[in-house]
Amino acid sequence: MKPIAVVRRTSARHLLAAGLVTSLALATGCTKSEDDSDNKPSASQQDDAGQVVASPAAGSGPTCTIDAYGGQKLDLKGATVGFSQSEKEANPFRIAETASIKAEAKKRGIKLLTANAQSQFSKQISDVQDLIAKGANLLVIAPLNSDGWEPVLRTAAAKHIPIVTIDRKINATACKDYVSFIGSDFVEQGKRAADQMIEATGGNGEIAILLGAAGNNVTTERTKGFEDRIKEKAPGLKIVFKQTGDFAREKGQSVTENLIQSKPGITGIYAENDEMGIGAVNALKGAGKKPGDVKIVTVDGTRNAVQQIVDGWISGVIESNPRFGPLAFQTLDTFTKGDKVSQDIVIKDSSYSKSNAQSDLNKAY
Ligand code: GZL
Repeated sequence: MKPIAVVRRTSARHLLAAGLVTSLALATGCTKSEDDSDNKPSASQQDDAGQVVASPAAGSGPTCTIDAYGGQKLDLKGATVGFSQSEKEANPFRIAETASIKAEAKKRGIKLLTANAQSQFSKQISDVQDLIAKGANLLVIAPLNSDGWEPVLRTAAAKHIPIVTIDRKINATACKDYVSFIGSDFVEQGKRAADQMIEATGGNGEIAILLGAAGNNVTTERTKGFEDRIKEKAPGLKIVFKQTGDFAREKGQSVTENLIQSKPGITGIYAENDEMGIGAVNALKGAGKKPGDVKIVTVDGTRNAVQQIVDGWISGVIESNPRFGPLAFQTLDTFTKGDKVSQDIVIKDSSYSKSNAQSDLNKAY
C-alpha cells in the first residue's frame, strides 16, 4: 500500500502548538502549475498570524511510519504537489483553505498544481486523476464526500503517490489506506455551539438546526455534538426543526424563510456553517425581525459572520480553522523523510462571541 496521509486530533489537550499560519484571500478554479510569486498576504492578514496548529509528531494516539505503511521516502523539496479543492470558492472557508495551501507551498518552494471540483463529487474524482496525470508526486485533497474514493486510492497506490486529506474525513483505514488525517474536532465544535446557544437563550425555548450538506462527517459530527450537549445541559431547549441548507447562503436563507413561516416564535437557529447563518440573517431581516429577536449560532469563523456578532444579529461563532497549509506540508515532510506521524491530529479552533468579536475581527477569515 502507498502512503496516504490523513491526520485527525484525538484530543485538543494533547496537541502542541507549532508554527504560525497566515491565510490569503485568493480564488482559483483550474488545474495549473502555480506561480505564487504575486500572492503576498496583505498587511492585515500577515498580522492575523495568531492561529496556531498542531504538529504531526506531537499528536497523541497511534502513529504511522513509511516502513509500516510500505511507501518510498522522497525529497518533498523537489516534488510536485497536486491540490484538489472540493467546493467553489465563494465560501470564505474555501478561499482561506486554498490560500493556506498555496502560501505554504510557496514558502517551501514546492511546485503546486491546483483543481477545484465546484462542489461536484464526480468532478473531484476526475480532478484528482488529472492531477496525477499531470505528474503530481503527492496529493493534498479537501474531500467533498467521505465515501466513493476507492478509484483514486487505487490509482494513487499504483503510482506510489502519498495523499493527505484535509478538513473532512474519508472512510478508510489509518496507516493502511492512509497514513494520518487532518481536520477539526467537529463533535467538539457542535458542543461548543450548543454552549453558546444555551447561553444566548437561557436554556429555554424552541430551536432549529440548519444542517450542512449530506454525505460527509462534518455534518453528522457537528449535529451529534450539538444535540448531545443540548440534551445533557438544557432539557428546556427543544429542537423542533432540522433541514439542510447544503452549507450554502442562498439555501440557508430560503430554508429560514420557510422556518419562520411555520414557526414564527422560534427562539434560536444553529447553522452548521457561517454561510447558512448569514443566509438566515438575511431571511430574518426580510421578515422585519430585529437583531437578537432570534439567537443564531454558527460555525466557521468568517469575517462576515463575526461582523454580524458585532452588529447583534449573530450570538456566537465557533471557528473551523481552514489554515491547513503548514500542517499538511509538515505531515508530508515528516512522513516522506521516514519519521513517524500521528494517525490523528486536529487543527486548533478558536471562537467568537460578543466579548471578543470586535477585538478579534481581524483574526477571522
Ligand atoms: C469544515 C468544512 C466545511 C465548512 C463549511 O471543515 O468541511 O465545509 O465548515 C464548508 O463552510 O462548506
